[in-house]
Amino acid sequence: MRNVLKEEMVRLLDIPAKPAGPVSANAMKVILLVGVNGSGKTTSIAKLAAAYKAEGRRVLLGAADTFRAAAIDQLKMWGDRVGVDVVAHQPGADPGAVVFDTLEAARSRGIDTVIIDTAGRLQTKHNLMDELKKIKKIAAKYEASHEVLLVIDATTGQNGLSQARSFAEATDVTGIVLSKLDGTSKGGIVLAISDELQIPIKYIGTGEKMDDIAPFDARSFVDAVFGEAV
Ligand SMILES: Nc1nc2c(ncn2[C@@H]2O[C@H](COP(=O)(O)OP(=O)(O)OP(=O)(O)O)[C@@H](O)[C@H]2O)c(=O)[nH]1
Ligand SMILES: [Mg+2]
Repeated sequence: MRNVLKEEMVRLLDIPAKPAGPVSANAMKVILLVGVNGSGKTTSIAKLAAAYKAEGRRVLLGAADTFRAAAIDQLKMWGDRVGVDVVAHQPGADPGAVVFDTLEAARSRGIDTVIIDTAGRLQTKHNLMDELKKIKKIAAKYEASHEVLLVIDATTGQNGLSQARSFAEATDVTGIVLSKLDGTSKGGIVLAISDELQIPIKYIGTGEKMDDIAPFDARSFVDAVFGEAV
């Protein structure tokens, strides 16, 4: 019984990646991180930046969370640690303008990977969700392989499904980052999200440090849900 159930869960989680559109193989990669407050967006950006940099890619970060001064400083601090540049404006600036400047800078500097931070927002706040649409529209003007990663905290219960529904409706979410899997939570809500919304889980966050990230693996995830992780 247990094995049948596990196979079914692995099957549920096996969702094909969304096509990046008709872009050439060497097109710039633009990744937008979205999610509710404190889910782990900025930390995940640092982790992704470090991983891409290690692959030899040229990475640039955009501080489009202009809502709090501390958010800009936090991204800059990670940029320093990882060794990648950050494009930032003043606190309170238009996030769309930051995205525009980041992508212009990327184009002129020959950057191949742009990762953009956004302010945490409750999925129930429609004006903030509309702001995401605007950001996405600006980014979409650039020929690139566009990804929107929704960060979901593994400790989130049923609300995670509501988050995924709303963000997927506001913007074209191409993948999920399941953060904080190093805690006691097993992140079972992603089964419901995968089943209903057909969004693949791309990465897991396993700590607060730069290298605490791994590609999502359905089988080891399911083993962990059953308490069988090695
Ligand atoms: N244990 C653990 N902590 C994490 C992980 N990812 C992020 N955190 C912590 O969670 C807290 C919030 O992370 P941030 O990256 O600032 O979250 P955010 O989504 O950018 O937050 P806002 O910008 O305020 O919306 C920080 O204390 C991080 O260190 C993870 O995978 N594991
Ligand atoms: Mg943040």
